[in-house]
Amino acid sequence: MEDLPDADTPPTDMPPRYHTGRLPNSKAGDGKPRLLLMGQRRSGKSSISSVVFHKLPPGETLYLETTTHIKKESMHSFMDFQVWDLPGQFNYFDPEFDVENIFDEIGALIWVIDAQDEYLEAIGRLNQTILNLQSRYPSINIEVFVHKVDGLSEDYKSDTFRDIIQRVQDELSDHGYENAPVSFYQTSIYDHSIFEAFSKVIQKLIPQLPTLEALLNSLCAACRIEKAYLFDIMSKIYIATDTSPTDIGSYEICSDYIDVVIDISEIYGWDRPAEEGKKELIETGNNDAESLITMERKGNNYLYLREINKYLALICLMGDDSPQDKKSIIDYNVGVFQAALKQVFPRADREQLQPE
Ligand SMILES: Nc1nc2c(ncn2[C@@H]2O[C@H](COP(=O)(O)OP(=O)(O)OP(=O)(O)O)[C@@H](O)[C@H]2O)c(=O)[nH]1
Ligand SMILES: [Mg+2]
Repeated sequence: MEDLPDADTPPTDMPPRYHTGRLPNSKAGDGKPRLLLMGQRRSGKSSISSVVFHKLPPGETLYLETTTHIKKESMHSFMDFQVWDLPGQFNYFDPEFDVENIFDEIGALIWVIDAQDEYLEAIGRLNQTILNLQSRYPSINIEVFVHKVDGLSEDYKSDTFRDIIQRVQDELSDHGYENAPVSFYQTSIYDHSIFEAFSKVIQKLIPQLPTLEALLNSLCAACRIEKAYLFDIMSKIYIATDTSPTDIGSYEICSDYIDVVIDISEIYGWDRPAEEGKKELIETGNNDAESLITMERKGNNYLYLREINKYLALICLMGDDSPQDKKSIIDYNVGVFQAALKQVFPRADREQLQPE
């Protein structure tokens, strides 16, 4: 058995920045990092936000109407953030818009490009936006979603992706911005790619990410875990994983597993009384929900899920040499991991103790 290294304890005399995920450079405001969804009309912005944050079945996005005004939503999860869906038809650098109000305090600008459509105009507007922002807000992360790649052949998909990257980078370097913080993803609401891309976008906004990764690495080493993900249960975004190479396959298995567990708990679950009212506690033994599932077609492998707090769940894909008879070691180490995590995200834990 092995103790995990302690997580960094946040200094107590400073305002609890880690509680809200507030960005280091954000002004007072409401302190919630903002994700802006921008791009041409019909590129898929509202669909993305409905599928990821509201569990809308992808097929039903066909009936979404065009957005006519800026739609602001607040997400309350392991950290608070806002998602703003900006209609495609406006130029936000026009004097009629309050540029500062829109772009101050943003964590990331997600630019959605419809890869099934003619994209030159979209790239032109994207480049213009990046150049406008670079002079005033150089630290904003620009995340380009090359979207709707589901209908494309593999060859066409990768050619389009390369072409878009090339055009954006050429334009930026022509203007002297060689290292602008621009990243590219291939996404579709019809598979897991949109969740993976969002996970990576959100991870950049979590100041504690290196600590989380180090904790997950130690956990994996101690229990011979093949891959471990820390999931935000509500959105199925993973907020951290160990630093071993990621493949979309293991993410898909783990995220499907969350669906299974949620479905089962909706049928058989019940509201548990808060821990403070201990007299009414119905459950005995382990307070944290836990679940195991074996994957027959993958030999010895199995999946292990442990609820970490109200918002987060740990899911581990166990390797061949991590048989179930070592489960007590895993339980112990996951317990240590959980304790360390409470120091990293104290808010979620405290809220869990308070009755709703
Ligand atoms: N094939 C495919 N279609 C998608 C995908 N995402 C969105 N769509 C479709 O694209 C169309 C437009 O989506 P919206 O989400 O309304 O687009 P929008 O960017 O919000 O458009 P505006 O509100 O007009 O700015 C809808 O019919 C969606 O079903 C995707 O990943 N793949
Ligand atoms: Mg829309």
